[in-house]
Amino acid sequence: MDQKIPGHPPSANTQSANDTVERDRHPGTGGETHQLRHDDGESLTTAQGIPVADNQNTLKAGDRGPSLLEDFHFREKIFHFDHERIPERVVHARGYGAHGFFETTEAIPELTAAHLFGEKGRRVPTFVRFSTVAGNKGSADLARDVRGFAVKFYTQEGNWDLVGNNIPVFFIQDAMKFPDLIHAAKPEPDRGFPQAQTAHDNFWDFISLMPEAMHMIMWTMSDRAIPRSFRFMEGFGVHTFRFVNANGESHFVKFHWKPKGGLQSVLWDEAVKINGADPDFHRRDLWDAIGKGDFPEWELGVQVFDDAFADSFDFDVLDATKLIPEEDVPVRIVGRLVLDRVVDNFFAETEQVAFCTQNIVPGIDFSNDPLLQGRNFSYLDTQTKRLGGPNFTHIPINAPRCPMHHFQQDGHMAMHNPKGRANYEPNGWAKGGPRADPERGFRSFPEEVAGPKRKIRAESFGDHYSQAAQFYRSQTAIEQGHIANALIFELSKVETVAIRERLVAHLPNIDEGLAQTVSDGLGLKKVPKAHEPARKPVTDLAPSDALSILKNGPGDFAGRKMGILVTDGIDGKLLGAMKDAVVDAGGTVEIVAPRVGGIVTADGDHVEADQKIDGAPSVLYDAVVILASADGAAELAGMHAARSFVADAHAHLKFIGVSDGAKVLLKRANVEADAGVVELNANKDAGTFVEHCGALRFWKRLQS
Ligand code: HDE
Repeated sequence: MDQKIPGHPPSANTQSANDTVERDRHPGTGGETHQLRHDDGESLTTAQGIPVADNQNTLKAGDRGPSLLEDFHFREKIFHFDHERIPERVVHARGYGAHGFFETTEAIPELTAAHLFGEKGRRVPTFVRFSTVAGNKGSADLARDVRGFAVKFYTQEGNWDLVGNNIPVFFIQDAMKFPDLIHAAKPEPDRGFPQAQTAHDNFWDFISLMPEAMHMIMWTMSDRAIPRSFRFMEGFGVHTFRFVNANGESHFVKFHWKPKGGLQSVLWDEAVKINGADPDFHRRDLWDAIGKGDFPEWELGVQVFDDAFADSFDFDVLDATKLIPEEDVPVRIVGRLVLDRVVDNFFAETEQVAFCTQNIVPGIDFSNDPLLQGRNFSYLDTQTKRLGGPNFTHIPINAPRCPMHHFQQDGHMAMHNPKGRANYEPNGWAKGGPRADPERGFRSFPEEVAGPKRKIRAESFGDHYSQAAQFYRSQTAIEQGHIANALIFELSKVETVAIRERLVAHLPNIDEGLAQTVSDGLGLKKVPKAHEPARKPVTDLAPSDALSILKNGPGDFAGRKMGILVTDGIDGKLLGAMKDAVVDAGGTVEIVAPRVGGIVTADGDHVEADQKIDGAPSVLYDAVVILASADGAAELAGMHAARSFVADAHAHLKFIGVSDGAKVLLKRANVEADAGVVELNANKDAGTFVEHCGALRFWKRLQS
């Protein structure tokens, strides 16, 4: 290939090095940050901009001689490569981000002076990162775990970070215990495993000694911890915050994200298998959905309450192991979040984004929740460690999109230092720089505080079982079964019998039936004697439908994926009708075939495949269809992957659409037809089948 650098002949094995390096200002940073863009037709350069003649060989003394230290291009390239990694987040290391916007749908100036909520239709850009907590950066997406749901709002009054989770409560009440919790959840320090799992002794040893975790444990053992997609999960700010209006009046507030597509989770057996088949299942799902214009959307809801409610509520609103049922304080929808743009570069955006709970804007304030107060120290500290210095706010993804004026300067990688002489305040210079603004500036709500200085946990934080029981009672029987199974699974991985028993001894305080089922499932001789509660539980809390996934599921197939297994010789029109029906319902289709090159229909038309059967087990789909000719079905019946495709779809209670010819495969896979297995005889059956799939799973199969 030709090299464009005059006077330098191309070397024999040199490929094209004609990358364009286009430098442009990153919008919104106001700084001097540059991005590299590669097009065709420009010379490769070093990081110093020096054109490179040969990108294949090091500089040598003689054709077969030693390499020379003088080769600055080689040294720069290797040096930079050696420094590519930054420390992964100590928690929430594995995550995936996307850009979007937030729009206020109901103005609430009577509650908050925050500019973004001041007027209906006001929009601000956002960046959202979803994550798991315990696993490292390379762990699988479907770990049983809490999901992070962190939102950065780039408002005109600065960045507001709402760093929440997909579960509205937390394991612990005081930030002092966070390092212990995380040490216990992460791989055990001597052996370095298990990765991304709480199913091990250290975790359950710690939890069994922490009654305050029991409410959260009910949530993490529920299907909330194995969501089908980031798009189908709720988000919560968890803590109680404050809204403060322009008159300085304050209300307490809890934040909720409600997915437009409803709630959906996978089954545990699916989760385990998805992790093998596609460890990137969640990030791929988000990337694909945004890529094809099916933009994920959530409503922002607020639960607003005053001191009188807080005083009368059964629990302390500063206790992050408690929620406020929506039946007690309704969720008022005030905005929507739409994710409409994937990242250009994973590292620059998703990896370098630095969320900080202390990033709040005028009109929003903290409460005294001791977990939140601790977080406000931790996040700034962790970003400094992770991103290497105090100037991480200069990185485009973290930079505010509004003007900044301050006297902070220097430090590693400083991108925007002030011009002029004044770098302190007060100063007497003519162009003396910015001054504090009593009108616009952030002011803390002047809450009265009093009392002795002590290391203490308030008495009002003492009831650890009531809301755990309320959560359990709010679930459908199917969901209760999943919680019991999850506890049995996790505790069966615990090797120390005493830890199993110590944990189970909490369960009678939540639900006698649950305690019995888990004891039986573990093979304990009898239910262990219940731990004495620190404070007598409230027993008459009403169940809350909002806490169940199944009661808040979607009614249609929108945003979901159908896997269609096909063979040569099928009815191409039926395939076309099925694809149309799925797309009309807002879903997507993937064609799975014995060979990735595709198939030929009975009419001789070639159909491309998206997947070869071995790489596309049915766990990757919300529902499946099998269209097979007699010969095709016979071939599939001889393939283990095809038999598992059907058997798993059936075991996972999926709706299965089958053409007449495909029945041989069902038989070989030992799958009995039931009302969830729908025959596809004519094109019109496609629409009916997709309607069935709106229910997501054929739960009745459980009873057969
Ligand atoms: Fe975090 N948490 N956390 N956390 N957290 C971090 O900050 C911490 C807690 C949450 O996508 C760290 O940037 C303490 C609750 C999310 O980048 C760190 C305590 C909730 C993310 C940290 C908590 C969260 C983090 C690690 C107990 C839900 C990922 C890397 C007081 C409301 C954000 C980082 C992203 C990340 C500390 C508890 C959510 C170490 C000390 C409760 C979504 O600062």
